[in-house]
Amino acid sequence: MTQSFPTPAAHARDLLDKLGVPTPPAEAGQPVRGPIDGEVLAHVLHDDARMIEAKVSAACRAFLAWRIVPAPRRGELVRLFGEELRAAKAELAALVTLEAGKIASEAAGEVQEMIDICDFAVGLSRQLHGLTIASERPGHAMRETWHPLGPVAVISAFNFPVAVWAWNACLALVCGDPVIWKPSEKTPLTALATHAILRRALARFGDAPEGLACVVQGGRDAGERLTRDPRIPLVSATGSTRMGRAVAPLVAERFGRSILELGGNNAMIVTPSADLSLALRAIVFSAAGTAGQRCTSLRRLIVHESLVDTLADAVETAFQRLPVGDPRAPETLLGPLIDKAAHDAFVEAMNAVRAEGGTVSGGERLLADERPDAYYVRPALARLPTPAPCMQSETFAPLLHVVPYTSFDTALSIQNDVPQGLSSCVMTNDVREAETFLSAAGSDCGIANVNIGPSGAEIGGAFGGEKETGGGRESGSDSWKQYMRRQTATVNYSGALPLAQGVRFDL
Ligand code: UN1
Repeated sequence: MTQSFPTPAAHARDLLDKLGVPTPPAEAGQPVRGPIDGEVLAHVLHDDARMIEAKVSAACRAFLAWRIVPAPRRGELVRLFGEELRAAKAELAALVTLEAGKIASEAAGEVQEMIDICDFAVGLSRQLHGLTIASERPGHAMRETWHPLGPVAVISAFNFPVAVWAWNACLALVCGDPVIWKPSEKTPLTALATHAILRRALARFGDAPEGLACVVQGGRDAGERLTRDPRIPLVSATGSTRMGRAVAPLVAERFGRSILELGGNNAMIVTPSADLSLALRAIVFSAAGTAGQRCTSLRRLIVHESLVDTLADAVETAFQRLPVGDPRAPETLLGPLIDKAAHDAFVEAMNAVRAEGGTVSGGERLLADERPDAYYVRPALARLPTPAPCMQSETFAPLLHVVPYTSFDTALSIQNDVPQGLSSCVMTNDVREAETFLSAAGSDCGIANVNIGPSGAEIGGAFGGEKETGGGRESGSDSWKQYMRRQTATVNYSGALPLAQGVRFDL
């Protein structure tokens, strides 16, 4: 492993200074450990109940002012934020690498995703279009208007510590909503850095209300407090299906709205007509990239029986050759897992494959002597003769299951036969297979691709999935509508009072 970098702790101190993020002394805060060497990067203060209450109250007050600011002016704040992000891209990306363990190029991609959603939201700020609707009554006009909703809570996960918040926050801000952010306990520093960048945009903007955006640091309790709060009409939460099961009923109980982006168990079908060199690159990036820690990571490979051995051998070789190490090194393609718990889950998932009749290659822990408190691994390929129960659950690690199929219909059934429904793809040059995959009888996922892997979606489309993935949609398309309330208004400009449906009620 290259030794030419400062220790992650020293590197983090330098970046936090450059980004303008003050951190408390060790005795006052909670330690934040980084995955590169498992050492403490810095400390952060957790919010107690009183501090959370103050932040939510401030957001409610900010809403009253922000909702009447014209939407294109609200867009100006997001435009400035995009400018500040461009200026701070390198430092923020480097901090993402230190805190989440992503390789430099993927961390830069994550910040780029924030910049992209800023641009999208700025355009949107002039396009929060409603409808005019033909009224059945003479002298009446009917219309549908979208109004700001209220404070939005964003609960984000460690693996996209800043981009997923940005998808939500940029839309929420142009839609007229304050944003309360509860980042993952594993990645609080990138949240503070993002907020420091946002504060610079707010200062340039000039007259945004106090409390328009805040960060609530803490664990499950802090998240639960926000989830239960009736003053927060929308909770957008990214994380495990287990987390979603806790959040959804609490929000529903108070008739709040939730956007849930939960587990994925994403598959690729490789058919006989596929371009195999394209398929191989797509497989390795989506299965091993980000150390298999994307919601969209490839977990199941369903390959035509005529190709399965050849393709599995090629994937195995590629996995063996992937450079694993410090994610700051330009040659590294695979950084560490986030922590020991992630490694334990990886080992357990490989054991389940073996117990169910499969074989596993790869999966060894690497660099344990040099970095005993960090968890670097060789990606693992699990070959199974037929789909097995171990393929039903998501393990957030680079573990790819491969099974053969005989007919395309069977491949589709295998693809759909899991509780999750986030992302999916088919590698084929056969138009019948491609269109069948995308049809109503094809993939049941929120994302379905042809000739690209399941991960790495652009912000312009709606992002999210069905079944246990939670049903939410974030970022592009018309996802913005969830951050607003819809109002149907009818105006009578006649001198009469005709009733709809021809009802007569003459006094
Ligand atoms: C996630 O893993 O939660 O499509 C989000 C992708 C990224 C976003 C992933 N643009 O892989």
